[in-house]
Amino acid sequence: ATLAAASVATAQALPRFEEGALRPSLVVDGEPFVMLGAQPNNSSNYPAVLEEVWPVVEQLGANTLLMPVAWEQVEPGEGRFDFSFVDTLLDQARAREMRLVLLWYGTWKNTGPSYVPAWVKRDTRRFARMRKADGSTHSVFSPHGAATMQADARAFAALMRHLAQVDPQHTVVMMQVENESGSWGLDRDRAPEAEALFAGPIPHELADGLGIERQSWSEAFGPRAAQFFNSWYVARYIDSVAAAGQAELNLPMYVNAALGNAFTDEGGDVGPSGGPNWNALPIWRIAAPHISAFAPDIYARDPKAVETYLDRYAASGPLMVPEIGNAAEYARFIWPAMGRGAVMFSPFGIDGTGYSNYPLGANELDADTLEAFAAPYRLFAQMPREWARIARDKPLWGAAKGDDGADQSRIMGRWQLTAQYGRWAFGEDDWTWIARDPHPLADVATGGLVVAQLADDVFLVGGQNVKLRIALAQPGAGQQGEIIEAQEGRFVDGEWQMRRRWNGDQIDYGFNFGTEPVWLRIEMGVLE
Ligand code: N0T
Repeated sequence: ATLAAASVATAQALPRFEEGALRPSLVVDGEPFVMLGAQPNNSSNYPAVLEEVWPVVEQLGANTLLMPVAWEQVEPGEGRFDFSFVDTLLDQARAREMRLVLLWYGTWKNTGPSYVPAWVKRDTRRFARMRKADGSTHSVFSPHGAATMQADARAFAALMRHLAQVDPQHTVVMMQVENESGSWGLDRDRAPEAEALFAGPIPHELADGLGIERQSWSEAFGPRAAQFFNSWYVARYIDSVAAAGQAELNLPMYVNAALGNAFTDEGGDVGPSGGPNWNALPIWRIAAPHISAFAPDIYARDPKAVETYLDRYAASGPLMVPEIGNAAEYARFIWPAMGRGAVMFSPFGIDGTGYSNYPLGANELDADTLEAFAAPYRLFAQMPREWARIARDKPLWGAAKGDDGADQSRIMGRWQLTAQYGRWAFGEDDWTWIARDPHPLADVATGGLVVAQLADDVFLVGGQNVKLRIALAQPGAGQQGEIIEAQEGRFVDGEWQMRRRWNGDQIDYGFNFGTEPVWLRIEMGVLE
């Protein structure tokens, strides 16, 4: 009785996505929340390893840990479940006031079968793998394998049922269903049943959803037929797994994508066939109504590619980045992500196990590398809920230093905002009367900002290693913009709290954000 009373007392509303004035937000404990994430390396999902995880996660200043839970570890024998790791994780997360996102490593892990239980791996008759055209086996599970889907869904539902019992306070805020699904190296299953489906017409839910005639896959999608065929069936399968879990505990669920080329889907570089690459999202959205978000795993270092991925995924629902390389240069991409309303940003490989996925991420997660991510985390951690509310409702801009280090501009209302990088705080570029060394960060891949337009002439700006200029976009004759005031501070319970005003040197040559990020509330006026 005491136990039951205790869980009732701590029960909280379910986390959920909610539409805002401009973008969706993730609502946790009844309030918008932004996940400052940390994802450890693979195989850190054991009690003995957690002690090598927490210190690094805490040094990063994350508020959310993305932790794998593998099918093999929770269902070592068919129908025999063991959630002891989950229980240990919940206890340790709560003691640190950390929220959790659990990553369900089941049928697809980087497309492969590595995390399924041995009894599933061994039973290749019951749990079908994809077949190549010559009849040989591809190691990836077939999305047409009904028995595999049912077994995966049953295990996932058992996990969610367990969470419903032991986590009334929703320490776990969200679930990732599978990991980087699809298939590398084979575009679709060539087993006889799959061939028959491919020869038939597209499903009418798909035809209706896309607003096209029911026709063959090849007629409908031409060179993308095999990819979209596999996308449909992988998405249907994953949607069934998610639905089985949500019937037990209705947490928001998402899928993550191993990405193809950012700019084009011509030429076949579309990531693993069938996964939620950006070009397959129209298929996925129709096939997987239980999935609330499609999320890019970013391992591109080219800023233009990163921004293109962010734009594509932000256009398809809540934006979240559950993985980004943990090398220092990726840290600046938090700015364009948050500037598109991201509800999650999470570097991958955050633990002290010593493993490194270089060249994707850092070859060594040293203190400077961690600090590159920790600095912007400190800024958002000052007001994660206030920021999430602002990001939901206000016009935003976010930018990171490009490879060329060039200025970047955005028009917001009657103002033109320009971000500049690698500049000394004091003075202008064209000053020739005084000698200056080049700025030490001129050639370093750091710097960026987020801007929220709170009112016509009022901006909230957070930034690091960047100089911001604000001017009238189209000044009338004799008009110029003037800074009414710039306050450093933060929002607390909806109220702005000033720490100090910036005047003089700090703003005489742009608003100069240094290495420690800060929030500025800037009010502009017009001098006529
Ligand atoms: C990521 C991570 C982890 C031929 C890599 C990136 C994580 C998974 N996969 O460390 O394995 O679990 O989601 C895939 C990058 C593919 C590049 C290779 C192309």
